[in-house]
Amino acid sequence: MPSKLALVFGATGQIGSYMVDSLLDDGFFVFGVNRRTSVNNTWRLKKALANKARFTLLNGDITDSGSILRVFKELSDCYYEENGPVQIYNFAASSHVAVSFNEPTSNIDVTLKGHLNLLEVCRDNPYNFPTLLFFANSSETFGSQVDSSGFQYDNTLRQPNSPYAVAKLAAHHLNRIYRDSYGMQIASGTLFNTESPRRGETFVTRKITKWFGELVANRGLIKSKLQLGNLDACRDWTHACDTVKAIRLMMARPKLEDFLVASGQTHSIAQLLEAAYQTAVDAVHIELPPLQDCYEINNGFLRPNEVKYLKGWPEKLYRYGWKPSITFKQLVREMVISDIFLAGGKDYIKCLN
Ligand code: GDR
Repeated sequence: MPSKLALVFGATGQIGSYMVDSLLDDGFFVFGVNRRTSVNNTWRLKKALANKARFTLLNGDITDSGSILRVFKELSDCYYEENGPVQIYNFAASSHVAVSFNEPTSNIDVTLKGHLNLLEVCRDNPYNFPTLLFFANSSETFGSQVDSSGFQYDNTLRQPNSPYAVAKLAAHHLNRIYRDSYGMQIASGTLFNTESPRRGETFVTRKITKWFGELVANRGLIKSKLQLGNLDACRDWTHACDTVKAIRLMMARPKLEDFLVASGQTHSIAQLLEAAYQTAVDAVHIELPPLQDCYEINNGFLRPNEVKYLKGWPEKLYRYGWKPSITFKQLVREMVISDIFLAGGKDYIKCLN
């Protein structure tokens, strides 16, 4: 059977890179799209870049339709009808919720207008290959809305609290409109928080695990305290590998539809902090300072309009047999251990089992 083709926008990011790895493992020919920057940001694609036969990294920018068309042209040069529909994944976004309050226009340009550009190019694709399109929507679109049962469901009202979430929600609605109006195959997956050792360092999980990694490497001596914002907010965290499995499952359905990707559990930032600390204490044979000495609240990390509580019920995924394979505790442990290694503290680890 001829290989399938996939195109991944945002391939250098956390979820994009795991998606590239998963598609390559499954025999796909994969084109990743990377916005040209002055710094090299391809460290997450190390394994993929070694696969020169089946992975190509192209320069492109979703905010520029001409650039998307050039990417489509490159892909069409390798396309044969026997390849079937090209799977297109859009993970390209300005993904910092807090930053979107200070840079709302650029956030909306990338997240909303960028996705609209992609929808338009898919709709009038001059190269005619059929497409299946995935959009990474966000649980932030729910804002403060929670069902009385304590979950967010597919049909829970979405009432965004940030410019970022407004952009995501508008793009989510555009997907429905393009699906209904033009019969396009589009899936909008509402992703709750997705984490892994490849997570960017300013998101709260990685910020915390990186700090404990450095604390261990520094033999338990605090250089400067971990600065955090709201510890009461609750989030529903899934490992990026499980998120990618869920998206692949939904993209293999005969008809694409919207869905949620969530673990069905929630933890506060305070619980995350405690779990990361306890993991570090249990993993190493040096003494660490008490947790209360490690961090302080810095009002600069508070948000103008916080989403307080997220816990999703991924009904459709459960129906199709998906459930997360990595627990919250395992996720935190993997991230802490990875960050201890990265910081140079591996000699202090007791044992890895
Ligand atoms: P979030 O992720 O905004 O949920 O969006 P983030 O990790 O930034 O924040 C999670 C929660 O932690 C609280 N918090 C802090 N957050 C950061 N970044 N830094 C801090 O010091 C800190 N202290 C407390 C936040 O207030 C918040 O409540 C992520 C992103 O990946 C989005 O792109 C994605 O759409 C959603 O998850 C689902």
